Amino acid sequence: MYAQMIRSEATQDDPERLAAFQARIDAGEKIEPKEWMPEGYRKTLIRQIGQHAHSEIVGQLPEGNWITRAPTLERKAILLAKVQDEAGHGLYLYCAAETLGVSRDELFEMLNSGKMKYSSIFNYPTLTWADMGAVGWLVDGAAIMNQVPLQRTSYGPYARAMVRICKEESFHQRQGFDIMMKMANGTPAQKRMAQDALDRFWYPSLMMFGPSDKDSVHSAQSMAWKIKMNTNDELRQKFVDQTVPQAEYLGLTVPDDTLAWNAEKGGYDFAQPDWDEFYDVLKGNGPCNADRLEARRTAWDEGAWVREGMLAHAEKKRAARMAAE
Ligand code: FAQ
Repeated sequence: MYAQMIRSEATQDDPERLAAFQARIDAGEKIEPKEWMPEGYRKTLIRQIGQHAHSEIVGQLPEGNWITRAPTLERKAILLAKVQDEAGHGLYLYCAAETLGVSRDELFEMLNSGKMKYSSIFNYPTLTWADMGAVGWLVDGAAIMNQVPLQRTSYGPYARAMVRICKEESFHQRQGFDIMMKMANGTPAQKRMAQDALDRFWYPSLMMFGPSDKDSVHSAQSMAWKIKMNTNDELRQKFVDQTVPQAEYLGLTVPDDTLAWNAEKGGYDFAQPDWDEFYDVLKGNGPCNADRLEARRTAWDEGAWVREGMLAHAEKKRAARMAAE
């Protein structure tokens, strides 16, 4: 029911109020939690921030898979810290969403029941250590490309959460590139692993930016409200332009025969991902969708005693305080 509600962006607000609100957005003002906002604005933010928070939490799983198998103690410590950072990002984002009147329990319920989405990228498996490099380099790289502009988004708590997230994501991207450097300059077998990781993660990384502009449902309204600062295709293009020279520096080949510099547009021409595959993953049919949701549901169920204990403790303290007053 609630998920249905947040999908709808239709707004029946008073036109004068809407115009005044839009004028504030156009003037670059930040909207803060207790201020009036159109219902569609609030729902769109809950959808996007919630999906983003879920992505950070589910996104721990593909890398968590390699913590016990990291090749050195140093790599293990770095990966552990990175995965922990992603949990932190999830928490900042859930807090930002909560300021819009949705509880964290409701958001988790919508994730666990499949009513809310998380990024398609996390439905792909991480098969080798080189995938830890590719995830940091490409997945965090795509995330930063999307999130740096969101530091200027119109909703104050979201914009502020994004500042810290971007700082940490840029560190993550570098650690991924550092793994790729080691692998690409290692033994022939290691270089093959690095190439294989790039081959498997390239197109799913391009999908992270969402459908092409002509198929994007929400972009126009979200950009008018400055909930999104760029279109999906603009960001995808910037990502390709930034990443291709990095692949060249690594001595790796982007798996796209059509890739070519286009001097006229000042960017690369590149092949689009398989959009049928993208929509199939969104429907739940990606290689790891079932595993990811199962892992989240198990974590929720197994964490029940902690939540109950914390709530009971808080209740006991509250009762003691009341008795003392
Ligand atoms: N995956 O009309 P649009 C990270 C859905 S964080 C799944 O273009 P919109 C950090 C979209 O929700 C990565 N669903 O939609 C990390 C909509 O469906 P709905 C996450 C997708 O919202 C790194 C429908 O398709 N980042 O990686 C995807 O304007 C390493 C129509 O699409 C964010 O969430 C997709 N890729 O634009 C963590 C950033 N693309 O909701 C761990 C914030 C589209 O109507 C390890 N989000 N859909 O049922 C955004 O900027 C936007 O939400 C977009 C989509 C750009 C993702």
